[in-house]
Amino acid sequence: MTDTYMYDCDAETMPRAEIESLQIARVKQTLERAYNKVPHYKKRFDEAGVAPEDFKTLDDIRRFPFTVKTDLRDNYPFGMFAEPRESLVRLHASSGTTGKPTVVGYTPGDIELWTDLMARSMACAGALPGDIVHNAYGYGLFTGGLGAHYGAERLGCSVVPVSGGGTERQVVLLQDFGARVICATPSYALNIAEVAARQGVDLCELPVSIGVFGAEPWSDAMRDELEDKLCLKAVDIYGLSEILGPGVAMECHVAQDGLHAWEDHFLFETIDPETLEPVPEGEPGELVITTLTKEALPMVRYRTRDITRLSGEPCLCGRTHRRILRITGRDDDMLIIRGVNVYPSQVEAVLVGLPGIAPHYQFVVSQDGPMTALRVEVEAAPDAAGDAGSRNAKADELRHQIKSLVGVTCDVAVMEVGAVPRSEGKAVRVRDLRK
Ligand code: DLL
Repeated sequence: MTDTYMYDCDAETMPRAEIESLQIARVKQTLERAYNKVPHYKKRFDEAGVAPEDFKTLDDIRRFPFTVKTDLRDNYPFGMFAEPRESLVRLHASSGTTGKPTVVGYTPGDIELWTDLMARSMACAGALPGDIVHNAYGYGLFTGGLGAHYGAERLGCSVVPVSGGGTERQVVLLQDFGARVICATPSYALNIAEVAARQGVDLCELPVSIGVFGAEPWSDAMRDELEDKLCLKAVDIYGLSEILGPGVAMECHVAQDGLHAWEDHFLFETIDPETLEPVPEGEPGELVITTLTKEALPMVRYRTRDITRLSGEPCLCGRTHRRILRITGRDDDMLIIRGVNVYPSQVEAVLVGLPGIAPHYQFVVSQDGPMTALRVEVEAAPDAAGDAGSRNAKADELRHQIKSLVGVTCDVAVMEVGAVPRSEGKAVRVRDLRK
């Protein structure tokens, strides 16, 4: 995958009207492909009394049924594919912690598309041909490693395919090879920074200057923390395997203010997850995505469960694709604590950067009679560990801050340094003792 990426400025700065007419033509193709080639879609469209020819304007998409993760599980492993399995060159799968994994497949054309969109995303992050890219996303069934790898190669970068783990060695490689770009989950990047500090390596003296961070929710407070600890510009990358993998939306390094959603290849909607009705632009809702150019696995109105807002405000960088603003979390990660909805990332925004507190945390959820109880476990900063008494005082302070800023009543424990598990990929933010 080393063909050079041709920076396609026209595609990224297309006037709104052109984006929409391209989307109309491409949604039609996706609906036809899905209806004619995937029995699941034919059945669902027939049940809903709609056919591809009913789609004439973008609003008509609302007449078509949603697709959900269980549709992929119910058709495990290859039942949702629109192309014969023999014509696929790659299969990825989710880890499947609950039940069967979900399997996604790619034709050679899909790999080309993914590679181009990841090259576009890396360029949007500020990576340049000739850069060394330290790729600490996990390689394997997870799409992060190979997705970033192919895209960075296509942009003309030298990729270090280090994957996740072996953190001491990651620090040595960053030092010896001098990568300018690092790709990792934000929680793993923080782990690398912590290990570097322990090894006496000052990351600010290294060339690393761009962090392409995603695959899990993170807050602006965490951005500040990462930019400070790794001395780089941190940008957000979004994607999901059911739709493509990483490279569905990318924050530009110019504005660092939300992720350009690549609208020439996907149609984005936001809906109220309860009523399933569309929410107005700018309001929080569940992101729903229709693929426009995928061959093996066309997705019609896929409910991502990710909560975000769409923004059509012009961006400083000149790209015209609308942005999705920070993903607060998945609606299945949302907890209801004494009637208040809360996502881990909201609490993260309060505790990261607080003096005396390290940016490592976990939610512990348990049943307290009829109520769900939340305990937030955090760590004292290494230079402020103190004794149990001072940690308890800090915990009280934090409990009040969370109550006043997030509105949730919880217990807080400030633990010793190293007590919260460190991540090497996607951080486990919730430990649910009820399960
Ligand atoms: O996480 C793909 C990816 C790899 C994205 C590397 C970015 C970087 P999945 O394993 O299928 O794919 O998980 C997708 O992760 O529905 C979100 O809940 C979450 N997620 C991904 N990116 C972000 C982000 C990859 N930037 C699921 N912010 C998605 C918040 C994210 N959550």
